[in-house]
Amino acid sequence: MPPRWTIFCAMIDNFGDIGVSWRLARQLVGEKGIRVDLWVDDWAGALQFLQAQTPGAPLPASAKHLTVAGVDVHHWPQNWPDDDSVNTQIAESQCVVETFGCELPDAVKRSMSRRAEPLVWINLEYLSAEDWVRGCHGLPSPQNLSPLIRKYFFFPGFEPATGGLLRESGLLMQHQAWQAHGVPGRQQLLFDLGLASLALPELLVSVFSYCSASMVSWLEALADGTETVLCLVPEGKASVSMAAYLGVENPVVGSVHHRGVLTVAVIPFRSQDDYDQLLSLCDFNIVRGEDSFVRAQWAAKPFMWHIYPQDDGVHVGKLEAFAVRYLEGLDPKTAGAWARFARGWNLGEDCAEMWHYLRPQLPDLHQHTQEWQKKLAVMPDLATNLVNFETFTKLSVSP
Ligand code: TRH
Repeated sequence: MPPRWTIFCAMIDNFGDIGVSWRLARQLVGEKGIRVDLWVDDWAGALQFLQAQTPGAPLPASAKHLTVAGVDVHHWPQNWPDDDSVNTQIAESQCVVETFGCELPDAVKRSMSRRAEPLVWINLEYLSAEDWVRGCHGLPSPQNLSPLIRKYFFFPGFEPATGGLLRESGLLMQHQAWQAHGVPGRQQLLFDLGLASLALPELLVSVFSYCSASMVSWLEALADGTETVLCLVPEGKASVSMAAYLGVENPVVGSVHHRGVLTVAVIPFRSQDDYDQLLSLCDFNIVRGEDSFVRAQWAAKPFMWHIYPQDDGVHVGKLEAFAVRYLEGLDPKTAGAWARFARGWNLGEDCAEMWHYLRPQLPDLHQHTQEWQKKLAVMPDLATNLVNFETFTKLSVSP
């Protein structure tokens, strides 16, 4: 029997939580031979996300359990049943992963406490480049269910002393292949997006950001520039943020808007793999949150990170911590231009002038991001680290 893992995912907002959980589950199944049960609380949201991952195969809206890409996806109901075979089945997993600190149902914990075999329980945390992550990764998270159950913090990160980053085994070769196609590859992308009538621009950009007060100043700078720019904007917060500038209430998928030398095309939310291809083929990507931010780094194209905003402002410190690592070794002029643009955007400032400083540095930034990607790729990926962590930890727990 293949080992069985259970992953719990609470969808707070957007598709970040399910995006990471799904990516991990898919890799554990596809590359590690592990049988994975993924429990998701927002079932409608999960179905919407999963449908985007499998566009050719309509998912039954009424099902509460689906098998997609070999992953068993289940609805995590608000009122979790107290005592049934499901709890026993979960408790029999070799490893239980709670993503982003979501709290496991009490009935599951009770069943886990009755286990006679060791079980590793992982709290898969948020990604941060801050120094403290090194010291907290892998620390036990004491609980008193049973001496056979060990709970640990597992932190993704940019250094070997952390849990690393999610990266599928063929990903970097796939990026090379996409990028080797050059102009025909980009033409095919526009064709696939239903935008074949558009000419290839001098600068191809993707925008997957949150709503931003900086958006209009940046779009104006692009529209008034000297080169043709095509912004591909997945439907959602970024397209909504452009609505007033484009003069429409809600820019719909398929709509194309021209302003000066700028063209904005609203594209559908596609599969994670298709999104990787988009990142690979664009000259500049605005990404956000956690997963798209990591994917932009694997695509190794110039990018800007719209970090998930937090009320207490801690996100600014997280951005600075990443900038320190990422910009190391880069020409100060390019590094300064990137840091000012990223900070300005995240603070909602007027970004027109910052863009004028950043734009000429994109070739330098491109080369630097390729080197950065190679540096990151030397580290084992997060799924591999997690599997090794689970194996070694279990060995240290005696039944
Ligand atoms: O959706 P997000 O804003 O997620 C955020 C972050 O995870 C944040 O840290 C967390 O606190 C919050 O959610 C709850 O951005 P993120 O992380 O980039 O996730 C988006 C997912 O959607 C990612 O897996 C990529 C995927 N995606 C597609 O599958 N298709 C697409 O077309 C696009 C644009 C994205």
